[in-house]
Amino acid sequence: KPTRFLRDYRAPAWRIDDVELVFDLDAAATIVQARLSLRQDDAAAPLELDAEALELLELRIDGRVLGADEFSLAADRLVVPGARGPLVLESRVRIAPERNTALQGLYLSGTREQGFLLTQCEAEGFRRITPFLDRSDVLARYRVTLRADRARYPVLLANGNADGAGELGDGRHWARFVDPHPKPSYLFALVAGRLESIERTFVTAEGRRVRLVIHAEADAIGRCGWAMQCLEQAMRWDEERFGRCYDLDAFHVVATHDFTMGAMENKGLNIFNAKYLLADPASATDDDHRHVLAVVGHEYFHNWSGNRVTCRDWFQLCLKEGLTVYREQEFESDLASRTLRRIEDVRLLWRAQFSEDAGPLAHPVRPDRYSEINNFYTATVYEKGAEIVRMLGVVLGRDGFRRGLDLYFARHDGHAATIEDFLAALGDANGVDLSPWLAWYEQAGTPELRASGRHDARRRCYELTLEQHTAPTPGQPHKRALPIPVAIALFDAAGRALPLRLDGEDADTAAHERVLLLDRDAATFRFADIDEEPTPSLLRGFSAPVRLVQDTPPPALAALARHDSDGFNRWFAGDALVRRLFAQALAGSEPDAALFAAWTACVGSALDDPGVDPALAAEMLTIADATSLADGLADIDPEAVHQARARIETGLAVALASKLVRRHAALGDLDDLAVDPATQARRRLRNACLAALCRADAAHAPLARAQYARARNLTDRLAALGALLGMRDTEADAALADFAERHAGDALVLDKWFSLQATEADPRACERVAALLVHPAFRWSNPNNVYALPGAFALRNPRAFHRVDGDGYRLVADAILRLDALTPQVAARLATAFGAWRRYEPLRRALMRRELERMLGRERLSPDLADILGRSLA
Ligand code: DPP
Ligand code: ZN
Repeated sequence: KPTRFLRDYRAPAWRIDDVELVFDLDAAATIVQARLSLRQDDAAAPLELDAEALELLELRIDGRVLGADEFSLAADRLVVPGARGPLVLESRVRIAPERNTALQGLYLSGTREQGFLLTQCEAEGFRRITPFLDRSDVLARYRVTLRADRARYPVLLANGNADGAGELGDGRHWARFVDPHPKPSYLFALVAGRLESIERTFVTAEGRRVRLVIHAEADAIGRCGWAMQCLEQAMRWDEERFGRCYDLDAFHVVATHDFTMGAMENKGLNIFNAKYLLADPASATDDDHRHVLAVVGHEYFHNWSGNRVTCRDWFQLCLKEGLTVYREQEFESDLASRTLRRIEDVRLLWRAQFSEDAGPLAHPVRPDRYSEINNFYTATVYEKGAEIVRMLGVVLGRDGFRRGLDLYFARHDGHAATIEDFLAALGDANGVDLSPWLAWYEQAGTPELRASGRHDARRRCYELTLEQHTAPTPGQPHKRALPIPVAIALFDAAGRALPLRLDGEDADTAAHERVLLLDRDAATFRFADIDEEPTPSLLRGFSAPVRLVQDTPPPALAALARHDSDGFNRWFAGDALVRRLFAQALAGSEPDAALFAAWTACVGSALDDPGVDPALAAEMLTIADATSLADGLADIDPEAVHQARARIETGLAVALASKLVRRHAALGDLDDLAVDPATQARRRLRNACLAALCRADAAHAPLARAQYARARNLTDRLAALGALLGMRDTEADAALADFAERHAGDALVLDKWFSLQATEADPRACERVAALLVHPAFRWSNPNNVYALPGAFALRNPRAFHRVDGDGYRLVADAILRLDALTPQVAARLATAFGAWRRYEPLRRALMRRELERMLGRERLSPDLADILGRSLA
């Protein structure tokens, strides 16, 4: 595919005001009739429509059938050179949903006999349904009629409000939908098939009565109650926190097992990967329950941040995604644990985004070029995009941010907007110029923030010097300074937060926490009236997505890990200690005993203190993963990283064994089927204790065996199974077999069983994965299966994937090539596992490169995979 550039953006030459679609649905052959009212804004521009994988049956303009010499249809384009607007274009095409394994456009979920039809149009799937101006700045009103066999497709759904339904006489029926809100084609959706549903009524703050309907196949409908509860909470929360109400008579949600992404925010008809919708304690873990809450919220919130205000072009993808991920984070933080969500987001940022930023696939949050947009649904666009919005929230304050967002929605409602529009609205509402923040969107790479402090006893002040530096990334050799908000507190020896008054400020303005803005390469901030050497707590709440390098001495970090009033920063200080220990272990030396003791004492005190949020204690027990620990390293030897990490992790467990036993026992009494945040937090800690004990000493195996046998919820059963597997207990294989039998036929639970084995940090996981690829429950055509098995192995098992004999690389490259012929988007995602190849030691580097070149040498690669491979090797 040719490269597209942001700078080449042109407003559409033609526009579509109204769309009328009629579908005659059938899994083998569906006929789509479209009637488009087109306007011509540029008299010189020929009419060119996007069209892919369509069999064109007829084309008319203003009622007249066009002859074959009046248009041309190439692989991805339908051109009508002589057309002059305004005009009405009618087309009739045939498509084959059941042969559509790319899962873009109209496709079949499940089997031909039992499955149902559905669509996925973001980013460029609509052109596989009908010829169209398939770009996000063409907003049209849709009227959609679905016709199908009633027995085979009893439920018919499309975007908008229902506008009639009836029989056709030949066993077929029809249903019509009108969506009053103009929308881009990527938000189009339809669903047809045998689905069950649950339903509630929601009354919005504006008094609109809305039917909330969740649809799923018969065996799954009993697991939709949690999602319904989450949906109601999300709708209420968006009204209360951001003043956003729902705007149609019905809101439909559909679950499918065959989906390339997490979920999709189609207007009024969200479609979900079942993994983010179905949840009950027997078949979903506590984490799954929280993910359902977050993703249901995320897709619902898109109704404003994405649908009512959409993106001008795909370069602006972060406009809707960064903002919506941020809104989702705030939603979960308000409803469950703010500290836990923040820790998890930062862990994800480190593992997925920092590593992306450090390799050949690095790109700005708003890319300035792409050849395949599907490859830009990345951690950078989503997670770093959300971090930028979070920083703006920190700088503007809660009320200022709300004012800004209100103005953004008011100004751009019903339109397609840009990042510049977003910054202008937030700035104008607050009387500030936010244009310097554009640099965060334009510049790739993770900034390094160096902080060094100095106490001056004579002048009773504390000087904090902050410096920033961003290393070059592909195509961006020189980096600018970014505005970096650094939230800070200073603690005295007794752990009290000191009033923070910068030199020259009034005494009565002093707050105990404040945000410094570093907007140049370096700056020194001088705090007055500081009598003793303070302990600085920096980047509180992770106030900016940077790599913090601080000279804070270990005892001060240990003090923060015990007493910081910000839960996130307690964990963050513990992590800083872990990283110092890890660096020593990796260098081959014995970790410093005093440092090690200081760290284990901090974790131990969190474990003993009933006043500490158990979720935070659990996180302090769980050290950073190998990928995050290797952040910033060159010539990585994954085996050495694993050994160094394991040494620290096991050392912690051994040092705390008696405390772990005590706390594990004390937490024993939980309601097994409750999923409220407090119970989840205690269960999390109990399972973190179990995992640590099993690492410390095989003598604790009976605890895990007993838990496995007794477990009444999936969280506990999986945790016990993981512990048994991790310690290679004699009963691990029996437990694995029991688990598979117990959950046979339950695809989502078996995916966890696949993942657990694929991510076991043991080189032999490679053989295990190879064997599981032929397991009857594994299907190459199902993205969830792929992500659970070869995907989990490639992306979350660095020790086995990077096996020094290259077998891990070969296994994954073979899988990618096989997948590319089926579901190119999934193949491309797996291929990112090879992206960081230049950061590994020479032997692995050569092996990875060989696999990249082998894949690139294959004929007929999809544009998706070719793009990832090409950029990786560039
Ligand atoms: N737009 C989807 C989302 O919610 C992704 N397909 O992120
Ligand atoms: Zn989204």
